[in-house]
Amino acid sequence: MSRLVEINFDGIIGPSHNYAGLSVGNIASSNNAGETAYPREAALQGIAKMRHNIDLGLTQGFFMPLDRPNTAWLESLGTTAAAAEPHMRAAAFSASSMWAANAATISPAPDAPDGKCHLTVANLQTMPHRSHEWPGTLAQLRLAFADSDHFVVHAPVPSPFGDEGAANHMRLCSGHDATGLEIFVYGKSGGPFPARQHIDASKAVARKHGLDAERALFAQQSEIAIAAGAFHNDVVAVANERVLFTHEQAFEQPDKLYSDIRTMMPDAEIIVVPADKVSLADAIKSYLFNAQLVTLPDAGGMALILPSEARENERVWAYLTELVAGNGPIRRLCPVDVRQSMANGGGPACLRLRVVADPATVDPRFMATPEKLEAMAEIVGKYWPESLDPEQLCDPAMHDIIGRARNHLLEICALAELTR
Ligand code: SUG
Repeated sequence: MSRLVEINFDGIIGPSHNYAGLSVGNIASSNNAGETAYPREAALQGIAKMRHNIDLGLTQGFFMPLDRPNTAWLESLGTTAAAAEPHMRAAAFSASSMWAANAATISPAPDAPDGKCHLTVANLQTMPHRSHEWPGTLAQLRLAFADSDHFVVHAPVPSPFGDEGAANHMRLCSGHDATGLEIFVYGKSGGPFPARQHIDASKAVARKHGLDAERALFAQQSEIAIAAGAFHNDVVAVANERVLFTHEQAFEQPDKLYSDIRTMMPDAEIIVVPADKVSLADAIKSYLFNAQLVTLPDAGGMALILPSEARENERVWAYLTELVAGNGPIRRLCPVDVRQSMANGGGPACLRLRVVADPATVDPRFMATPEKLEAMAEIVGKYWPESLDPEQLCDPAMHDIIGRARNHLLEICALAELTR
């Protein structure tokens, strides 16, 4: 019998993790451009988060870092890692696939008419450094979800419709294994910053997944949220089962969205955080909404797995403490340290892709156990560069170190077929 649960697949933080200031509209990425990064510490923080979640009783999977620098991509642009202009070199080196929430959009089996879980790899075409992620990601999705009795893996939506995957997608349901209501959030404009998710990409994904009008809603992200630095909707809202936890200024037409949700799913609970308690600026700085909102086993209620930055902001922490002291569905706050990723604008929720599936139907090489995580931590401790400055990306010796480090990880995970 099939047992559908939520599995969180985290992107392992790759050995080329660095701060190149590549994401316009992502305040942390711009502010930290040129800083020294610590790839080893970054990857260990990510592994510790996975371990923490397993300890909470959650089901955990992972994806491998992609092969960087992406020499084939540079070659298609008529250049090489040595000769490329610095911004192109940095784009080829980016470890941005760590943010697995941008890997794909998922419609679990109960939502689709064919009873299969549908996954569409995101084209990520708005940002050059992310636009070349999808072939490597697709290769992993095709391996992890190869069981065609249970999964359908789709190619990306074509250009010019930008698609950033699950970061702009939320699912409400009475339980993960029940039929859901999927909310696709798109952007139209964001003041000085790009709107990365195109409405026609969202609609194409919904159509390809077979979602009918009862199963899908489309909502515009507010322009002021994008202009304030919410380059993805998951920076200002998060959903889990029947709960939507959102900032008051996340959506362009919030009242319409809330009323549509209540009509289509009467038992939905919408927790709106008012701007006079937590400003957009505080929300974006602390990333309180970029939490993993999860259901704990054994009727433990829901927990927010938050970045430790949320605890350090007095107003945010005061709001959250009051929230969990009340009688609502969110019962527990679990801060985790993912500072290295946060400094590039990626919190706990960015680092994971949620897939509702029976773990027995997933390729076991992508499923985490405490022992596997320990073995990975050992590889990271041995081979990941301790620190990385943007200028070091010019050094061919660094290319070798990065390539070899990833190969060691692929080997211990029996995934050597992903070498290139
Ligand atoms: O796409 N940062 C990522 C952060 C992605 C966060 N994901 C979600 N919100 N789901 C981005 O902007 C910065 C890379 C650099 O500047 O080196 C970067 O790509």
